[in-house]
Amino acid sequence: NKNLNNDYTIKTNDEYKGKKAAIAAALQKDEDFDETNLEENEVEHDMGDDGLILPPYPKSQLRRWAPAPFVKPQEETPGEMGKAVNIPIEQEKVMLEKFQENQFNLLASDMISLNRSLTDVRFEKCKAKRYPTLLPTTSVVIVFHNEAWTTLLRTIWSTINRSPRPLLKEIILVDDASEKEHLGKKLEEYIKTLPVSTRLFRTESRSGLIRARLLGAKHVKGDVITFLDAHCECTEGWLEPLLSRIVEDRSTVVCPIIDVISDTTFEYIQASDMTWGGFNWKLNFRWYRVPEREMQRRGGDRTAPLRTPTMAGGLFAIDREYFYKIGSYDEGMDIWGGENLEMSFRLGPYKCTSVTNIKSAAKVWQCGGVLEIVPCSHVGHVFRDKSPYSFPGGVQAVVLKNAARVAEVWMDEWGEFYYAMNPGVWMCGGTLEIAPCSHVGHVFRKTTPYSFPGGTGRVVNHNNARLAEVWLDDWKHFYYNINPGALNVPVGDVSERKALRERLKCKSFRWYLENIYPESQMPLDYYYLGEIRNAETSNCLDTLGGKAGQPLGMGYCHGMGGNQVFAYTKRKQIMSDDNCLDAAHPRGPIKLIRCHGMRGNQEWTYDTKSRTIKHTNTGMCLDKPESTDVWKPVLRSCDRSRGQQWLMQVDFKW
Ligand code: LR7
Ligand code: MN
Repeated sequence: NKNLNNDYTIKTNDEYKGKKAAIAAALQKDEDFDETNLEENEVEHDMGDDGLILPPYPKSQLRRWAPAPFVKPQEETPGEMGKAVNIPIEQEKVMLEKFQENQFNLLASDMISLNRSLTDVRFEKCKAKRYPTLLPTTSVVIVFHNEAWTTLLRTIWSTINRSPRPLLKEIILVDDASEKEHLGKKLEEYIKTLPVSTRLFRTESRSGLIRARLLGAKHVKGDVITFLDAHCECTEGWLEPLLSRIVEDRSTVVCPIIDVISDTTFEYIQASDMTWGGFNWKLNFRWYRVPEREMQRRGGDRTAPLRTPTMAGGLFAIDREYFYKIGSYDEGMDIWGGENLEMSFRLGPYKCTSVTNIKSAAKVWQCGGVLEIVPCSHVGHVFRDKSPYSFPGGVQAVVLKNAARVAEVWMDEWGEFYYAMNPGVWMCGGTLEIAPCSHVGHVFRKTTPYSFPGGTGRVVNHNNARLAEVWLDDWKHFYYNINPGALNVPVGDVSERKALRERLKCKSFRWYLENIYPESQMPLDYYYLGEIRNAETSNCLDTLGGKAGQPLGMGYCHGMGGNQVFAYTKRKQIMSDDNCLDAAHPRGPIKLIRCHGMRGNQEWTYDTKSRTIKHTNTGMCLDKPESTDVWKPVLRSCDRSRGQQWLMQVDFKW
């Protein structure tokens, strides 16, 4: 069932809370937990030894806090109050040059104060909200590769300036093998002067943002890990709404609204609170409009936390222990991409169920938990069109690999959508193309001039049988049925090729038919494969080896397959090889015509009870030949006679 628009049940907050409480209580009592009254798709909560539910923070671990003081605008510096910086014409050349370095207007960034003021973009209602007086501490983790000085430092300063100081345990910087002078000794010295403990770690070699974050997370001392990209600006009151959600429930993962810092002017532009995270078939993260049902769940309150199916990935807060409980990150992912969806799919306190849970969007995910956007928290981010840095191995290779890891592990059969959108990835990867600008001639001949030791048929059957055994899965039966001679030829040892298929983690032949070659002559789904025998005469339908366009024949049943093998498909075709039974007229004849897959004259309904084969277009039934010397079945008005009964007995699978 691949219909992603299926109904889903949304559970209320209370139901959800109630269930979690029940599980937590059961765990504490250490007795068997009665699962019977839980929703079916959530019951498999085998939570391991200690379970995924974390106890509330001990009070001693929480901190009293007060909002950070307002960052006042400074006179005479550009960009104050988040305004755009416009570069004078005479500096345009320098500006464009500098743009190349980071793919944003570095000249503008360098002109703006590291402590620049911003407008308060929050809803009025947010400003009036009261948050718990005791909150957990957080370590802010910032990873970077070749980040510019001023954007990195503004990320750091905006964090320091706008976080309640008792809640900001430390800042952890991870330099992912940058090559810039200013990120060396200069940075090391600079961070010593900061008013908040700031530690710098460096990866040994370029490891990508995912493994860099794992390195940073390892050193976190705060209760909560807050990740930020290295070109952000935190706004007033950004932190306390995030920590408030986590103190209530440590399995909640929270994102701020990510506002836009213009890559050309560094203007601070408020983003919509009406979008949430989604993704397309290529597994690209995308913003989509929040649906009505989520607005309703929040009682129309636009300041209430918004449950989101996925997150952008760069800016979020998560309980430190929970981060590891749910599996931190996939260490096999490189440089950039995929990790945000991977984490989105996996959050939560229950055992992984299936991707169908994604339909209850934002609620209970594959492993439970809740992923939210908290609209009262705003952080700006410099969005850019291109990455400024290199992707060792190539952007495509890296991004496709990361996405494929998401598809493989988390998406069940929906992973096929990903592969379908990236047909470059075939059964085992790679692409096969015809290049129409390249022409080479070849002498085609009717027969091979050289000998085939063992005989042509034997050799070809042997090779094809090997192919069928290793690659065709169930579809090999088509080959053997239509070509029974192949059954008598030894296939030899195919175990090494099968091991190869395993090793390369190749997809199924069904997948190949569905995604690469849906027009194939191999039916994707079929009810029956075998002979079709007349109940009265005990003769079988037979193609008589005729080519397309020839009439359908009959013959004594020989049980050898070949010309007497037919497939009855779910598209209601009766197929022999690439031809289908086709009747253009109520009085026949019945011909074998190249299958077109469009039903029409090729649609037949087999009734397992009456055993009739009814031609849909004419409403007539397939009948035995009129006399014994004409070996051609015909169409007749349906009359339930034995001559109209046909047996498809073996393995009829509805
Ligand atoms: O090899 C690298 N090593 C790194 O340390 C490559 C990148 N990085 C750093 C980089 O310096 C930056 O600080 O990783 C951070 C993210 O890279 P960006 O800023 O070049 O990428 P992005 O803003 O397009 O990335 C978004 O998607 C990524 C997918 O892997 C990550 O999840 C980013 O954190 C994420 N950023 C955001 O969510 C901000 C909002 C963007 C959107 C939508
Ligand atoms: Mn970024």
